[in-house]
Amino acid sequence: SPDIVTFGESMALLMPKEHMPIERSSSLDLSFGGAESNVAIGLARLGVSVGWCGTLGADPYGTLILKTLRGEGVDISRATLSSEAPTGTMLREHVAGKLAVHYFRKHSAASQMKPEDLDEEYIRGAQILHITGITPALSDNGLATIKHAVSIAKQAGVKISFDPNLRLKLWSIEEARAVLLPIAAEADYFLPGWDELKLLYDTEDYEEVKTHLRALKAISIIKGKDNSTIVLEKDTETAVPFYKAEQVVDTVGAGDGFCSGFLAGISKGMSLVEATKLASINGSLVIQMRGDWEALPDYTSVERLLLDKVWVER
Ligand code: KDG
Repeated sequence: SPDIVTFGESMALLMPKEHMPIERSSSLDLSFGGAESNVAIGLARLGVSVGWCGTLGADPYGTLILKTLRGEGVDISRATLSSEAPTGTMLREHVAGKLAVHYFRKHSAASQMKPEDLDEEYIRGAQILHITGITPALSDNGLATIKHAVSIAKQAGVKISFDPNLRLKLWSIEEARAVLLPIAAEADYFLPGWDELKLLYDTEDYEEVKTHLRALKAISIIKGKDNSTIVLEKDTETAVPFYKAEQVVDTVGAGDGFCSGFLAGISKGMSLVEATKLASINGSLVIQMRGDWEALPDYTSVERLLLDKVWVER
């Protein structure tokens, strides 16, 4: 098995060339997204062995996604194409200066992924299983599949990395809390954003949030708290300042770029703080170009930046 295994929904992504509303666009660029496949691409580019084992539709979008993942060096030997349902699609546009996302993913092939679709041996053989809170939001099958993956990983001593990726277009905050907090309790690495934590724990009080997080067994990596990332363990709290982005073009995918950098660091044996710095560089690079994963760096470029230490001071 690859060192890191992940799965989730990947979708075709259609967006206008410029920051335009779709109504005014005569053509759309085609790419794809999906939090977990974004993370997988990020890891592969950083030289980490990674497998993505989701389900897509047996259609041109599905094959585009699989071929690209394969080309990036992600192991897709356990990924499947279903002829029962299509690959999901998402549209992204800018309306009145704001990013808007439209999902066409109800009843997609990925939302029908079932616990039996997981290759248990494949997960057992990994070092880390990376999952997100999007999959359980998709369907009852998605939730059951995540629960199954978590139990396989736990039994085999595979570490669980969990990004809640709260998507309130998919479910309510109450539904999300009831499912995501118990998953966080099973995780070894919990990678939420500060904005998500405020919603998940229903408070703006950082001390209160920290009390909740310290009750988890996980090490929490809090993205986006006062221009830093906080590495929170039982007795320590370290703020790692953001790595400076030269320009911000498209912030979607920042969290996934961050997660892939962090997991790559852990997989390469770095300390939590070093892995968080790598995460921060990765996140800052991916937002400087359009698309969720296109601008993710290879390890040589990141290593150079890691050593340069161009960090924004708080
Ligand atoms: O993190 C980026 C993802 O949100 C995007 O690629 C699409 O996975 C996606 C989702 O469900 O929103």
